Amino acid sequence: MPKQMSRRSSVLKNPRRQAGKLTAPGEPSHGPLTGEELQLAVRNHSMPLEALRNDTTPAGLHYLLNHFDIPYIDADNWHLRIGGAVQRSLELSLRALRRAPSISLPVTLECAGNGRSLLRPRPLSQPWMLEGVGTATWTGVPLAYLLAQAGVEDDAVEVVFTGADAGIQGGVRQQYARSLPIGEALRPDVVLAYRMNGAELPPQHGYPLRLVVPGWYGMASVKWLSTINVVTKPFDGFQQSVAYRYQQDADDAGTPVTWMKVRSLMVPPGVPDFFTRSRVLAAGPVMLTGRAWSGKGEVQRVEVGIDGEWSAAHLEHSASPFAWRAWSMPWVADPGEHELTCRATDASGAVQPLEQAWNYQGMGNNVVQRVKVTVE
Ligand SMILES: Nc1nc2c(c(=O)[nH]1)N[C@H]1C(S)=C(S)[C@@H](COP(=O)(O)O)O[C@H]1N2
Ligand SMILES: [Mo]
Repeated sequence: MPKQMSRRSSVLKNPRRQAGKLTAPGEPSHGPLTGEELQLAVRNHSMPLEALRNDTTPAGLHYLLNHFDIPYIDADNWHLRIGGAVQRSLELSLRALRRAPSISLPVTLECAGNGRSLLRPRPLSQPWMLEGVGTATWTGVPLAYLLAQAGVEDDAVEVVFTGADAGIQGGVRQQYARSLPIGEALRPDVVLAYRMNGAELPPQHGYPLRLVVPGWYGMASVKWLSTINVVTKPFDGFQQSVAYRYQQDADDAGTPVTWMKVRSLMVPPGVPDFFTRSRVLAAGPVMLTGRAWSGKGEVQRVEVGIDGEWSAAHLEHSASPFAWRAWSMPWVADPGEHELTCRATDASGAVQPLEQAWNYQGMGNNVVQRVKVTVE
């Protein structure tokens, strides 16, 4: 990939960066949380695990991940441009988009870096624990409908989505941009959303228009869309060829991050201790509940582990093929210290690991959640 190599070497020429540090602001760390991580964490919040009780995550509880600043967009003067390898370029106002045929789809989104901060050493970036996830109902125009109106040329290979937000990452000045293979872009359930949970898209979630790619990790769902460009060569922008890759070290080209891996989470039972957030609950019967999802193939089984002993949980149906499934399992809590865990298996047979294999950017983590509880 010569183009990607040239991008890498131009990054290396940046005098403010040391060789080999292309993606993270530093080497993965065994040290304490840094000020930079705290700064990212307060800008990008997670979904409190108790919100797993909701089928649909209220917008204010849905996780948030913004690389740069939230752009200020005057929707009255905003247009979406669709161009590149198409027969007719389109320029659409928000009004025009709202008049087009629409669909509403509940979709579970998870950040590809979810779970990153549980890794040792810890990749330095947004320091997610386990809660970088949420499920919203997205309403908007199917992307395939607009691409059909534009008329995609036969030699198109990818579609590039560019957001209005800009900044510098890995020493590279950029607007946030990602591509999808043409086959994915033409899926009937890929949506250009202007509503979230029935209300106008909030500024932090991409107002006035965002892409939602069901099944893929969140980075594919480009917010604050400004252009959609059909291309005849694979896109090599920073968020495609450098960030969001499974790699072993900074110089490993790695493989692209795409679909969400199977994962389950539990609502921590009982009440938290304010500072440590360790859980305390009364002895007796308690219903353990949570959610499970996978980008590729429906979740088929969730098991709950009580002190290492696994049994099958009851599974509810999901609201859509790309929304999480609720699970529950009754437990009679006996006094003492316990460790509760949950793990899901999807239709492909993939099951969550007990120990996570490490990668340089901390991508695609789906390690089993462990909840320590004290039963009184
Ligand atoms: N334009 C733009 N789109 C973006 C991002 C961004 O920083 N800029 N972040 C991406 C990432 S990494 C994730 S996980 C999701 C998060 O979507 P949410 O904040 O609505 O939960 O948005 C994606 N879309
Ligand atoms: Mo993300």
